[in-house]
Amino acid sequence: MSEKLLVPDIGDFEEVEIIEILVKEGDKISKNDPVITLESDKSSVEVPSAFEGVVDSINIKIGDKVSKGDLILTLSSENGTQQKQETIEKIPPATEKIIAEAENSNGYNKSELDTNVHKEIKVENTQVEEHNERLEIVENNNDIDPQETKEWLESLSAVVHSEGPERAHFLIKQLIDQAYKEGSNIPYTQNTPYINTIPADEEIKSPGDQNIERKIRALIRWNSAVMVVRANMRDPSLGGHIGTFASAATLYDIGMNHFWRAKSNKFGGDLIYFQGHSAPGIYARAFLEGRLDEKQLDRFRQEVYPGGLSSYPHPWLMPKFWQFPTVSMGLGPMMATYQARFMKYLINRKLIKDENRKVWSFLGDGEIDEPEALGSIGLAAREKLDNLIYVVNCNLQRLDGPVRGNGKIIQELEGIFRGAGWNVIKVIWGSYWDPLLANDKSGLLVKRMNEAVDGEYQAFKAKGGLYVRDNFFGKYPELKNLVASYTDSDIWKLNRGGHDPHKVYAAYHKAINTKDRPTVILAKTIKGYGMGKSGESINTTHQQKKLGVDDLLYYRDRFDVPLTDEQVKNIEYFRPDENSEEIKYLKKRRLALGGYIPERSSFSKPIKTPSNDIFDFMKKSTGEKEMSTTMALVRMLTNLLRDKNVAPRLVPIIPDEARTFGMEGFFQKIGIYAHEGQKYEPEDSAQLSSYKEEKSGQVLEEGINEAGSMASWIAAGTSYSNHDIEMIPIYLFYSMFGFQRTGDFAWAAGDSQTRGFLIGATAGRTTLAGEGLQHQDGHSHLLASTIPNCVSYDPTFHYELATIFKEGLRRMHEKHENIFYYITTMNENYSHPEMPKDCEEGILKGMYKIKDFSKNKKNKIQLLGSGTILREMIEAAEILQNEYQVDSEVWSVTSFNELRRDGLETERYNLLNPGGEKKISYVEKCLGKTEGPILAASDYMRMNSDQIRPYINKSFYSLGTDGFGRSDTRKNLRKFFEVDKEHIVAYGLSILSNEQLIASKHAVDAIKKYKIDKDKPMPTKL
Ligand SMILES: Cc1ncc(C[n+]2csc(CCOP(=O)(O)OP(=O)(O)O)c2C)c(N)n1
Ligand SMILES: [Mg+2]
Repeated sequence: MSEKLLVPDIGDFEEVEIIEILVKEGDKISKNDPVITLESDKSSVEVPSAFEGVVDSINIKIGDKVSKGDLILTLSSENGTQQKQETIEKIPPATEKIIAEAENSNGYNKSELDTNVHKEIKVENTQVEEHNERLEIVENNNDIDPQETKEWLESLSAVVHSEGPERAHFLIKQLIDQAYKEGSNIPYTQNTPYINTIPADEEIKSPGDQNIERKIRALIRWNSAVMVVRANMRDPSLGGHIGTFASAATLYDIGMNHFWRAKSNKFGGDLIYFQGHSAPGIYARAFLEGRLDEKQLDRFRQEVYPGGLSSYPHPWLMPKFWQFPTVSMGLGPMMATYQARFMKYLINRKLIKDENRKVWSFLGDGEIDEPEALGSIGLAAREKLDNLIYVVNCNLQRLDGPVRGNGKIIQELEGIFRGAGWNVIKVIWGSYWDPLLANDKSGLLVKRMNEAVDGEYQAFKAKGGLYVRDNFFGKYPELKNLVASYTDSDIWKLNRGGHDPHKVYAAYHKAINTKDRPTVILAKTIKGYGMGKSGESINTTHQQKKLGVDDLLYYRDRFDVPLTDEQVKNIEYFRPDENSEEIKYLKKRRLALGGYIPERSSFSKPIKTPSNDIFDFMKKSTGEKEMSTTMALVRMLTNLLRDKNVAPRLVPIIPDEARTFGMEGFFQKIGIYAHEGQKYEPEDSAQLSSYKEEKSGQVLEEGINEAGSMASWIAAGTSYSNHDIEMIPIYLFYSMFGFQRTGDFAWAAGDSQTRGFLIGATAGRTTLAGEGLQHQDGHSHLLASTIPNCVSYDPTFHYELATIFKEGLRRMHEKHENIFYYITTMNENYSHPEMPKDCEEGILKGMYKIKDFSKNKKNKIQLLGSGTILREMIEAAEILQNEYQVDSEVWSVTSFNELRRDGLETERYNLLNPGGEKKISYVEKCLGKTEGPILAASDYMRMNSDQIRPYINKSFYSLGTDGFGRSDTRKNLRKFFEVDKEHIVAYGLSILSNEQLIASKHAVDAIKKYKIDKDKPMPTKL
């Protein structure tokens, strides 16, 4: 049977050029195999075959222009249009191999993992008969019929206890819906009373030995405080924090002893984002585990010489320890969310196995004010990230004072998270409150808990038991009676949920067993817990780095640390004997959970750099055909998707700009990742670039969210360590909304040793013409230069881009260098020349000579151009030669940043080796022996090219786009910023006259000829 393959609906385009034919007559092809590539003036897209069969005849040739319905080829097919059976559910053999390799190469060989904690345990409800006893009506002045209220509540309570809370919830929802239908606009509240979400009788009990765990916790608390105090005795400028970890110790310990499974040869590992300034506690535990010694603890915050411990979690500084940089507040939770999402992406793309791994993010309640902290909670719920758990340490304080003195942070967060669709677990009160709450027949205790604000709660813990008796319980006589038999010290012991191992265990247990939703645990704690008068629950707790002897003695007694007064006075660390029950217990627990945490490792295999033919088309001239470097990049990526090693690992990330960059062809070709697939038929389903969402989709379409895109890019670019599989993330964005907007993420990416490509598309202050001031980027390269492991390039021609990209693949993904690439691409269409000979090294080092104008043999100038301004330079050089008899050498500068780095290093070497043989910088190698002054220009601020001024002992001038951008035509913008060919000619002549190489009249003439307004202010002032 013969089939005709026609050009499908290609959207709004007609007469589109065929640039590639990917099959030949006699080829056997499958359905969806690409057969030709079409290119419009903005994008290129492959046309897949609609049938399977053998190609009989091809009816088109390269260069033809085709429209919808034109015949491409005919095929003979046995199965007609029958679709090939898809086997998507099976793990592809290549993936199996990757998983097996990672498992085999993993260095661990630990005993069975303790996975029981992650199995759901159903609790029988044994409290049915008790429920009526507990029911009392809370006094409420608005209640006009308390008896009626009581009856309703009793009915509800009966349902809860006989049929379960879900049935009760269902009935309440029905009631609300009915009331709404009948005209009652009932305000919806996301809040529950200010008590624990998990009732005491439903708590899952910890299997741990509480006595030993308490002792271990005390030692960790002690050593973490001591390391900060000792560092500050050495030099008070070293700093550090005691109060944060003091409030969070239990939250971490329960995780470490019972929940967090390390990476092993059997399991990928849970991923824990520790709160940045709780680092001392994490070191203190590692000390007990024997992973760090006293010497290392004594080197806290002294990292200049090897062996020190970093102030905060910094993988760059402690690459075998820390996994996630979190201390720039707000970034941690967002990165954790996208990490959890990326984990699901890898699972759904069948690149890793689903092992029920979890991502835990610890954050402060003050940190929550950072927009990024809450910025991705909607995504987490939407994507049903049940592998994500936030633990908010609600110690009610931030750095300066209370987080919400006049309100309640836990209640506020409960509303926000529940509204976003999260499972919310409040851990407010510790076990000592349980009997009081059980005896609270009138409901007054909960009422009082509800009405006290955080400012009061903070004061209660700063001022002691008597104060709490008078000011908390004392508000109502009945409440005062409730604690009549309690001493002040008993009242003081009434603990907060976040310090109670039982409550924390129960919350964690529930969190890991929650399905289809992320969980937030809101744990109430005390800042500086145990620090006494010097730092417990007082506004200055955060800054407390010193503890006097009395404070230390108090701390020791409070937690029963087994040290003599003498040892305390000496501020000694304490690690019990290796055979002590504490150390044995601690190690046993970690062994059962697979190993130590945190630990950073990588067992990923390199990705072989694709062969040259993938890039070859970019070495040929495009002839008449004009294209932008953005288009060239997209063509290159399309080609890369044909490389079997690279294709599955590419992770294109786009913040709602695929169409801007001509990437809509990727939608159909590799699909947009969507964990639920596509539940609708897209409006454009008949078109070639239809919007295709699928569970195994490869593109991460992030919506208008550059911060989220960066977080995704970091997750993908560190996958080699967190998932032991090397991925190649390529994040394309408007260059102006890159470093400028999300620079802190880029810094964290460097710290995390992210490998991948950032593509600042539509770059350049005058290249992006009509978009105006907030869109036109004239400084991203300078921002990129601030990140030490970011390698950045501003290529002009397609072959430069190909050379740079290929080298990036080789260095990062084959050779595993911990660098990342920033490449700017533009939207200006022009033709690209054939690749000159022997320019690869220069392209990569940052400059090479692209043209020599030497007709006149009189005066000479060196012209350095970058990005699209290189083309203005070349045209200016022609004018200078033909109209002013000035020769020039034109240099394409692909990276002023790389040239500067080389210059810096060379200069430093020479200064450190006085009298020795001098090294020569690459800039000097290129320009040192050339004739004439230098004029450099780019579409960026002058500072971009000025970077290399010190490394060449010649007159150096620069032009650039300093100032606010604005919308206009490209031509007018270049004139305005004085980077067009006319200004280059005029300035060039003026420079030559300045250097007394030609008469000034030539420059004066040119300024007149090109109507250059000498009185126009600097663009920076306009
Ligand atoms: C982006 C950013 N801004 C400011 C800081 C400085 N800083 C460090 S800790 C802190 C207060 C933290 O309060 P909270 O989040 O409540 O944590 P806690 O120590 O109370 O657990 C501040 C302002 C920072 N690390 N990052
Ligand atoms: Mg806080």
